[in-house]
Amino acid sequence: MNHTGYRILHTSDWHLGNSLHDHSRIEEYRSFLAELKKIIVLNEVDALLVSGDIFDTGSPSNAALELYYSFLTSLNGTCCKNVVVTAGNHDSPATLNATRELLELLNVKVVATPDAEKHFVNEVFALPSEEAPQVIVCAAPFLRDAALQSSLGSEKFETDEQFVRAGTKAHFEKLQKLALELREKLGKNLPIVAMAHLYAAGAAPSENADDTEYTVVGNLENVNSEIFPPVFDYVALGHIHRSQKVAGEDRIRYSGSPLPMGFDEARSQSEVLLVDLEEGKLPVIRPMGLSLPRKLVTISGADLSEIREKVLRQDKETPGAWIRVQFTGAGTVGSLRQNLAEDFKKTSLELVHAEYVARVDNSHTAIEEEKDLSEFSPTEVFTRRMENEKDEMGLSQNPELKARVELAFQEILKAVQEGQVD
Ligand SMILES: [Mn+2]
Repeated sequence: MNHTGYRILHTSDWHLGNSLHDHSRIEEYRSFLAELKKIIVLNEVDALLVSGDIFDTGSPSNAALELYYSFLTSLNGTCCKNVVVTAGNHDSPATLNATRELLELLNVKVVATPDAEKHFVNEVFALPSEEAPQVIVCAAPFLRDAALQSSLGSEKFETDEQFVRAGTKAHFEKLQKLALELREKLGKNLPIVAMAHLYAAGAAPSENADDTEYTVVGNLENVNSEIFPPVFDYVALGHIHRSQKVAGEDRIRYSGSPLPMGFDEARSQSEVLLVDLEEGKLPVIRPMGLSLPRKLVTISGADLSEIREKVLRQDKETPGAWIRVQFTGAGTVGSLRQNLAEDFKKTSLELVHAEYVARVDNSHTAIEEEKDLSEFSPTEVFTRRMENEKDEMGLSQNPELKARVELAFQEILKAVQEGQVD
């Protein structure tokens, strides 16, 4: 596909190394990266931008590292002359920085740490090069407290929320200034692209009310999309896993994650965004659909026979799918996994997770003791406990506070599950 101007491909939130209940997803990632390369080559993409959360954890497995390096190496010699990778909240800046200079030799620019001492100049540069510039990129990684503080100077704030908002705003004001200075210096009216890994107000975490695991976490610290004034021709965001525009603005976008990061994020399609940038023109944005290598399906039922029936039906609809079973009935049947093992053997489906899902009313309390705690998800345990104590905690009359407590729990849970606190 021929084009004038400069063509970028925006993606984010790969979470390489992610696994689901101890089931490795390496094969899915292999398939995604092969498809991504195909899209890049077929569409003659000039530069690939990855807006954070390259890896699922701060210490990725060797298999995850190998995927990353072999993919970047495979772009060498293709139309895609430049790659920009920023660190997300899941990434360890040290891990990404360890090979930064080596990757620079492949024209892969890694921005993992805001360099306050050098006034953040490491985040602003021209692509493909200053000698033949076509676009200016402001590549901000996920801004941790230190980076926010150094953007702000000595100013103090009453709440974390205010601190994050003000710090992020100040940071992007600095990047904007640097970009304008660079544009002036290069003597062309170059388009400016921002990369960021954050929650922007006006973004919907999910269309699915059950999506809590990855998508809502951190919502307490969302920043106003006004921090991206129109001087930024395009804003390539990461952090929210569902592809979407922000605050109705075409030019401010989340590409979403290529793979759903759990059953709550199951979807029929993912995408990456092709963006054509040209001096003096509005960006032309085209979503490119990604096929999902493997379906994630939740099967729920109030008793085992209902679940068994649905498993057989699902096998015909989505052969090879990974299944989460949710038992919604009253009472208990012991280990769901053991009960259903034979049924799954007869199918091409894989039982990845089985859990009891309690109803929200209080009638389940009597049977609770009979159940094995391990069959409840941590969120489930927390929700029940909160339901029991909501009056004492003053949450009954204050739904906003209740939502905040739930969000805080999800953040802590995520940090614990990842074995890292960020
Ligand atoms: Mn993410």
